[in-house]
Amino acid sequence: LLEAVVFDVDGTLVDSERDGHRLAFNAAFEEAGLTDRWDVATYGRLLRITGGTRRLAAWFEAKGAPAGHARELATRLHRRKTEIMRQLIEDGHVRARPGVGQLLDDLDAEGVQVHVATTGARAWVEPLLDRVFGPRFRTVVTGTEVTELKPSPAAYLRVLELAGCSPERTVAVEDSANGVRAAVGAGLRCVAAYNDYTRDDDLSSAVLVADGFTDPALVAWFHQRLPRR
Ligand code: XBP
Ligand code: MG
Repeated sequence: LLEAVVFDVDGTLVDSERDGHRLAFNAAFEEAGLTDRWDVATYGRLLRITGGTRRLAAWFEAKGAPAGHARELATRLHRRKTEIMRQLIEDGHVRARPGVGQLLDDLDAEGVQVHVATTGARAWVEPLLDRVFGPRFRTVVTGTEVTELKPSPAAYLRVLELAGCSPERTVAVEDSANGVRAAVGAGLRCVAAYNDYTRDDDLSSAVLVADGFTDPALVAWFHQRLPRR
């Protein structure tokens, strides 16, 4: 039976990448007078690099910028990208994936704690969770607090430490190969709910691979493991 569930944010709780982060990166490029733009397919490839600053730095390095310059430019652009992302969230452009609200309500009704482990920056993660889900996540660990981003297990290990839940009775929910690696690396079972960007990812170390939160297999998996008070 489950005691706690740890959720990833991007691509898992919310559909935030294609029409959220990607648009914010493009707006930051434009404002800075750069001609770089990330189309849907390009951004899908870049998602393999976790963390917005690292993603930007890798992009500029691949275009031939010296590493130091690429990092400095990436840091500056990412600061502005984060502000733009906060605005997109405030304007209601980032929404929960279908079925997520129902699962959270079911977990809540049975007293299962919910936590968050993400590699995104706290500056947008907090307002997003607040706006879309309200104050329901007990522990929220973001990429701002851990130095190693997913696929490192660091964020999950920090959640386990702070929440004090037992790894055997906790499950992670992820959408991507990097996320599943992070969760499994922390000793957790992981349920994978893939999306359009991650359906071809290698999710084979997950205990269940589902086509989103309305997939009957995912709904049944959780219902069989709820403590039923
Ligand atoms: C999410 C990320 C993040 C977001 C952008 O990965 O890698 O970089 O794409 O957010 P995961 P930031 O879902 O595995 O946590 O720009 O704040 O990094
Ligand atoms: Mg994700």
